[in-house]
Amino acid sequence: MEKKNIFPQELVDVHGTPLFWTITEAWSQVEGFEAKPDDLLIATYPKSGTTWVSEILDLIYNNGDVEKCKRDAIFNRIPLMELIVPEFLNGVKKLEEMKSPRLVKTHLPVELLPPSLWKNDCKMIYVARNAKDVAVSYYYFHKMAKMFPEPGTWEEFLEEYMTGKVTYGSWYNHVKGWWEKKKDYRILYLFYEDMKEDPKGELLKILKFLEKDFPEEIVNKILYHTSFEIMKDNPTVNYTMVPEDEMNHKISPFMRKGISGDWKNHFTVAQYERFEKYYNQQMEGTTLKFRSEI
Ligand code: PPS
Repeated sequence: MEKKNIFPQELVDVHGTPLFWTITEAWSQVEGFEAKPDDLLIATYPKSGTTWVSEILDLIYNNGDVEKCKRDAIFNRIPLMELIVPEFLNGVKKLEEMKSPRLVKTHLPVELLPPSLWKNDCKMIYVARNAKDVAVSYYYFHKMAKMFPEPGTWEEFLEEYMTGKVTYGSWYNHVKGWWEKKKDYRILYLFYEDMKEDPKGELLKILKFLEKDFPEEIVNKILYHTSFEIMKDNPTVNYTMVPEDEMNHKISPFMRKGISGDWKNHFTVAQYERFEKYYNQQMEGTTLKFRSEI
């Protein structure tokens, strides 16, 4: 298959969630993913801090050895499980070839997660980010990442996002679904805003969850190497190793701003009011609470 025939990818529903059509076609492979009990799953709605927590985890798995973590691009060290594009990429296969203990990335909503991850009682780390900053980040990502459909104007994209007509579907459904599941499974639920506000505190939570105890020196080293400023210039995590016809950083860099509250520079008052009204309806009754700025 030629790139021009698959980029941008059309979206096709899998049990109600819009996904790239090549993933939908290969769905039985994704569903059949064979987890191992010592797999650690990193789950997020896109643009919520996946790359950040992934680099933290790879550094933890390598005892803070920064050079070891530069062995390959982040998307090869920690493959996106469900990403299958025939003849180009196959997350399930890539993971099959990896040695344990594996770090596995997914953006799937909880109801689409392959059953073997539940059966094996794998530990999972979920990172959530406030809906408005995700919308902004996802909009710019749609412009620069050629696999995604053209987002149109910000106004148009916001409407699609609000109503869950984007890749991986509804943000509300995603964050609530994983929140509920953590009652029954070994899921550490983190927030991007907390990681921004207190990176050390959140790193210590992760270490505790993984039952690891690192000396202060390694903890500080991990914090330094996973700060936005350092990750921005690290080619193994800033996605500049992806060919330019797949991701164009001149349009918008993958490591764009890395802050909380950038939505204020994008939402008009009318958009904000409409968004909040819909948000409150969707989030009614849940104990899950977000901070839209810090
Ligand atoms: S993806 O494509 O879904 O895997 O993207 P994801 O990594 O989840 O999210 C990308 C956004 O996270 C920001 N980012 C960071 N923020 C703070 N600190 C660090 N270290 C960091 N690394 C990545 C990145 O800049 C994207 O957010 P925006 O708001 O677009 O800048």
